[in-house]
Amino acid sequence: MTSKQLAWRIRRHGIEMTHLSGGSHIGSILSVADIVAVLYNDVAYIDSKNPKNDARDRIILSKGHAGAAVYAALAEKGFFDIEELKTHYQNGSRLSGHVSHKGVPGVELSTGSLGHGLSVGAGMAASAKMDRKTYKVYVICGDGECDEGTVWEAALVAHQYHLNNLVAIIDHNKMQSLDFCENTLSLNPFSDKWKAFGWNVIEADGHDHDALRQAFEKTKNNDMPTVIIANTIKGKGISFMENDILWHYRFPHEGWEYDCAVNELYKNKPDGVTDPYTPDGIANPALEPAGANITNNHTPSFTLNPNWIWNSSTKEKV
Ligand SMILES: Cc1ncc(C[n+]2csc(CCOP(=O)(O)OP(=O)(O)O)c2C)c(N)n1
Ligand SMILES: [Mg+2]
Repeated sequence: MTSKQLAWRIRRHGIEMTHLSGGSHIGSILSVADIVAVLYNDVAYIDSKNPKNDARDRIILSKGHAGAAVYAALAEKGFFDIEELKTHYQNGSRLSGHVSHKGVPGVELSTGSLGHGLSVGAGMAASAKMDRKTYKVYVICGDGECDEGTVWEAALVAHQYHLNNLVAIIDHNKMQSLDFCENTLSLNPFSDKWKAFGWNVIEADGHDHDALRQAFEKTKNNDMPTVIIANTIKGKGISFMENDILWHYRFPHEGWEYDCAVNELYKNKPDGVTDPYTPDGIANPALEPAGANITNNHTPSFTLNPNWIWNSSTKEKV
């Protein structure tokens, strides 16, 4: 399977899993799908027959709310049955809404409370150095997650100990749960911040598989840890979900939301990939009900307006 095919299947599973469970975070899953596909398919050394193989690379999804993407990748790579994905986010399932390592082969760390993955990853990378092991540690973070102070504490530690076996990948979709990052807590200048912490910084298009592969290649032979700032679009692949804060928490409901989402995916289906749920697509999609707003222009549900504190045009306090 190619990374493009895997990414398509991750997106297709993500739609189905959130649809069946009424679970959140489809925008976050679609955003990270290409990063996950390239990493699990072409970059990291993982072994579905021996998930605890000591030589394996360690992958942590620190933005654990997009766990469906990792579960889908692991199922596709043979770590467990694809059929089990249908239980995601449901009572009694081991595939909990936020990614869990409890009984799930291939998951290194349960996350969901944001801000912890990079610290644990730095610890794993330090442990590898002490044990003279050659595995690498990959940690996928959200950009909004970088509001957490622990991310920067981990960045300090990784630099201090020259953890060049640690790679952070930031899913830089410029959005968090309730608004754009810029309106919540600006990260800019983002690259410069990482550079100031002594990290090797690579920027890449987070939906361009070749660019991602090249970026991962460039993480080798450095003295310092590397961060790949992967520029992405939240909701990527489904036009009415792209860049729309609505789809952080909303799931594709039965009817036109689900039908249109699947149809949109079909517009970019790579050759040779099959759809396990609707193999022939959706012939007669349900129509958008009158009054529904499918356009991607929803008002953020909450904004702490900086103008309450300072005038963004004049830069003066008000
Ligand atoms: C410590 C903590 N605070 C708040 C939340 C609630 N929360 C879930 S997802 C999310 C937004 C994360 O944004 P980002 O890291 O940019 O991920 P994206 O969904 O954009 O990929 C927040 C605040 C949480 N999970 N953990
Ligand atoms: Mg984000």
